[in-house]
Amino acid sequence: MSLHQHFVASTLAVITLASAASASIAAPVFYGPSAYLSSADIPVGFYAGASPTFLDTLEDGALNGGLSANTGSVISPAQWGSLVDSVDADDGNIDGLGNQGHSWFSGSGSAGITFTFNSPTQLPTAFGLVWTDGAGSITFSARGEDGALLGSSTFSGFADNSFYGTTADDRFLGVHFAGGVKSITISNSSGGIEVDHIQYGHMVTAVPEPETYSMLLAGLGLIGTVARRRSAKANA
Ligand SMILES: [Ca+2]
Ligand SMILES: [Ca+2]
Ligand SMILES: [Ca+2]
Ligand SMILES: [Ca+2]
Repeated sequence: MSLHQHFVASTLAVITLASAASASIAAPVFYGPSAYLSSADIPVGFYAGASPTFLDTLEDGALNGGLSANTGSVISPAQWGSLVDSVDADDGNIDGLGNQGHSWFSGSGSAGITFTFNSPTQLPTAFGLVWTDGAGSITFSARGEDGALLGSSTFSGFADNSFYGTTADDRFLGVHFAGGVKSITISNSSGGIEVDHIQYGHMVTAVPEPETYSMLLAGLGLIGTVARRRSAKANA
């Protein structure tokens, strides 16, 4: 095998590997909206048989676990009284009310809230939350490591239009994507918005950005040029 033939063969091998890798990543799968009164209501299979790596009930008054939100804050019964709509179980009783717990609130439901996982080296492949209050239709979307939209869906018909911590309308929404999920966004078409149990798991090492693949292929092209020149000299 000449250098040139060898280069062609190895380049084909790399391209085959690259396409096999991208072909093996299944399309994102969206979960919910499904009723959720405690973490026992996480949809079966969402963490591929495992537990969440991190689940924030917000009962400690802060958003933790390497997560950030672009807007909103934790609200507590001490400040907000019966208006708080936490996941039902967080106050110790599954009793149809979440107003003795803590939740995450933003005044503009239509602007939505984006939760981002901040690690540069790891990504969750499962990322979800529980919508607990708001009005109108609810839209849930997710983005991958490179910021590309993985999907967006709008649902209606379950907001009960009570703003006093009722939990029968609370819904889990999540996404599973083997390529990694960087952020999730939730919005509702009118009023404020409350969420709880922001959670993720089934971690993967962050994969190289597409530009890295381009640089790799460009580098191989350069090697190929050198190999062809050497091969031409050898044949002369
Ligand atoms: Ca917390
Ligand atoms: Ca309760
Ligand atoms: Ca809570
Ligand atoms: Ca509710």
